Amino acid sequence: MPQEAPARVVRELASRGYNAEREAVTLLSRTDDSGAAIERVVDALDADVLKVTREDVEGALGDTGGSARPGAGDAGGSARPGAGGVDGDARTDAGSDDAATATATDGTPSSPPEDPSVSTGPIPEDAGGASASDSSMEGAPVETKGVGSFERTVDEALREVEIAGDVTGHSTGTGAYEDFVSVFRDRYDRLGSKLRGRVNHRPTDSIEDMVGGSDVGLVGMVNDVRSTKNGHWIVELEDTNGVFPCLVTKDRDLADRVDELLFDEVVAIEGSLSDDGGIVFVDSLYFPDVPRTYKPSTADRHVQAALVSDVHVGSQEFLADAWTRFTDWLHTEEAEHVEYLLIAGDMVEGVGVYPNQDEELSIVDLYEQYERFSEYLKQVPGDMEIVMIPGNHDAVRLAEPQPGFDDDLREIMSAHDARIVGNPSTVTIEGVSVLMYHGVSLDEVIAEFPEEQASYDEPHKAMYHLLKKRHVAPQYGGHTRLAPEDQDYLVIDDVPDVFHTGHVHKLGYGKYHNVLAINSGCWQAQTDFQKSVNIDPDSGYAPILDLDTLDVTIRKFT
Ligand code: D5M
Ligand code: FE
Ligand code: ZN
Repeated sequence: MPQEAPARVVRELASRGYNAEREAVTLLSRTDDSGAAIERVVDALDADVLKVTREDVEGALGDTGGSARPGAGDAGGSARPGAGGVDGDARTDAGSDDAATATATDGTPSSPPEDPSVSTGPIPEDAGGASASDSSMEGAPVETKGVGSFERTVDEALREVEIAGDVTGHSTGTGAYEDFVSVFRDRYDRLGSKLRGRVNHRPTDSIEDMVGGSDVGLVGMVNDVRSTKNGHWIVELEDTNGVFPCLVTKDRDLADRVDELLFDEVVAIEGSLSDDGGIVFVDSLYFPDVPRTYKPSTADRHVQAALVSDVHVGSQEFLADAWTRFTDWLHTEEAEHVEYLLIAGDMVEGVGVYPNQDEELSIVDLYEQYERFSEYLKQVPGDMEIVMIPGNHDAVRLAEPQPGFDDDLREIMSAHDARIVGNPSTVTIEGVSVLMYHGVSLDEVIAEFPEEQASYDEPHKAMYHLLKKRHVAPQYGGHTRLAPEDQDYLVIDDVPDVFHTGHVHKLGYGKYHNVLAINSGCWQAQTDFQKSVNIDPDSGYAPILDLDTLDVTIRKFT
């Protein structure tokens, strides 16, 4: 039985709004066709059931769990009878002997394809469940356990928050041509330096003078990708001296990786020069990437952060009740360790962001939207640290990097004393670095990449590509607008421990080379536009991150 099977069962059940006893998960994961088994079990459940029990599974499938292989181990043995500890807390016990249930390092509310995509690399299996996370979700609306009846006690002296890579207050760009030259130059230098150790770079203008057949290494920015009439690919790479065409033949495995290229990203190739010196035949292609051995940092104490985004206050579809359930929950004992709240953009719905958007506004004045948002922020316990970045619906420039809000808006949102920083920014919380980026480029990655590599249902996989490219928005001129600055704030210079985005309104998370990528859902129900293009948002979820283990618990508030 593959290790991830129970995790898949948990996800599948969670996507239908069910929590499950560990024994139930174990039984289901041992069936030959767990998808069909889940279907049967779920169909047989009473409407008010929120948690699938072993009895439910046995009842629906027969005592052995239907097609469970006899002798596959005593399902009951590895599970705590009653599994009461899982109740009310979606986390499973990391120390449990049911390793697989506790090692879901990849989660999304909807069922992911079976095979991890080639480009993402394997999702690490943490032996013994040491780095357990669980995508189970609370099936029921979270009860508001008498706000005020529980007194949060936090020691603010233990808090540490540092911000890096924030353009706010440092924007120098005027949009002039020279600014574009300097920002791309900076991108090339910084990402190129990560690749220089891997290939022996030859400047483009010296390659053509080399003898035909010579080995060539080249670090360059992708200037063009086109197919030849024979179905091969020509990737034109640009360095500071010029451009050079590189040929990837269609029969090589490498040809698949050409699909992964975005314009303006920095890659390296190795190959051999054609006899006429006019083109390089590519043998290897490298991305700046995250080292496979990357070891994330963790906090020294048990403390948690809620990672949310896309609140969209001012939209008729803003889910005020869900938000209030969330903030009520923050006041309960269960949330006593949640001391940080990160919001990755789209605080408000904004005005004039998309055509006909005004028809779906509940608050038409932008400032009133922020005033209302500020009211919702006040519901968050006053002792929590809040860090927020803007998104494409917010009242700052659309081009990235986006500076944090201006003084007028800060004034409106001052009640909670949130830290307001730019998009993107890296916030280091008690040693754990979280790269916060709103996520507009995810639309682009999802649009351009094959389905299995990036999709709205698995937004974290699109994030993996950004980590691999070490850039949050490589391609300039499409969905993503770029404000040229003296340096490229969008380069992922240092590997973050956590990468947090939003924007696509889908919840998904997983690990890429040990970096936790998490795209939070939203607090907005489906809009007319989303209906027209079949985007089914994940609304009202709050992923809770344990900063001491980097485990994730998903809580649902709708
Ligand atoms: O984006 C939410 C998601 O929906 C994101 O994937 C973009 C997409 N979206 C939403 N409205 C539109 C329109 N009108 N055109 C194109 N794409 C859209 P958000 O930033 O919250 O609007
Ligand atoms: Fe949004
Ligand atoms: Zn957005």
